[in-house]
Amino acid sequence: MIDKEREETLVLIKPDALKNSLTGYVLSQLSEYHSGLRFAGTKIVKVSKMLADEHYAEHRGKIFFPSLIEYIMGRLHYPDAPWKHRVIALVFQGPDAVRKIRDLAGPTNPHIAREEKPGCIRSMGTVVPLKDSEGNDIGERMDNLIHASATNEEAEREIKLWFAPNDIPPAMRAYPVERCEEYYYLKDNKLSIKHEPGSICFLAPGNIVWKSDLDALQVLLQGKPSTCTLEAVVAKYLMNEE
Ligand code: 3AN
Repeated sequence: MIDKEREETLVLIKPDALKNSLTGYVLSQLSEYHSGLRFAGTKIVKVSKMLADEHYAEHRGKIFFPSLIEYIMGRLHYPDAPWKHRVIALVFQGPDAVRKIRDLAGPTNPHIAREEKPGCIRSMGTVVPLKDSEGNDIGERMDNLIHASATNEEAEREIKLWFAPNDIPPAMRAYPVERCEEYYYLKDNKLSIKHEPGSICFLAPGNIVWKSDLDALQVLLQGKPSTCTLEAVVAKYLMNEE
């Protein structure tokens, strides 16, 4: 059972909002005055391919997927300014957080947002036609300024994907955490508890981690499939690393 006071949702202020100087507008629309919710965490993230792929995993294989990944990584709005490849990730907390933020965001498609909910945040977005190499229309990309979790289950998955526990003050954490007791390494997308030349340490004894991450690592070490992928565990602990 979710503690109603600690219901949480993830918001991403995406590269089109940053490029169009809409950050202040978005934050004021989502502020405690309008939403009745409080900030539990906020960070600026350079979105890795690993993180983007995991965040949009449900859309893998769809025609707009490659463009969606390029979009969230900031490459489309800042092709010549890699230092501006970032999004602002926020966790909002309070009763009915998911529904309240979805209401303020509005429908996925900005055209529909303008028709059905003028004044919502996504009504200020755009729809970009997608073309193949011969110039034929193959679909659309929705540049809709913000992401907002759709359900409580998605919010939990997404918050644990984008935020490590230490990014959120202890009293505001909604999900169980544990102290890590081992070193965990990544090499060639493989998990190990032994250091090898070229491996990257992503967790060490003493680190505070999501309990579900440690559970997933134990299962993955045994070579069994886990409900959470290795990439989803690792992405947040290597976030903003070179
Ligand atoms: P929402 O962001 O409203 O929860 P999702 O989760 O279905 O919508 O989709 C995630 C993102 O994928 C959307 N924000 C949008 O950018 C993109 N997307 C979803 N459906 C489509 C579609 N039919 N065509 C193009 N892009 C889409």
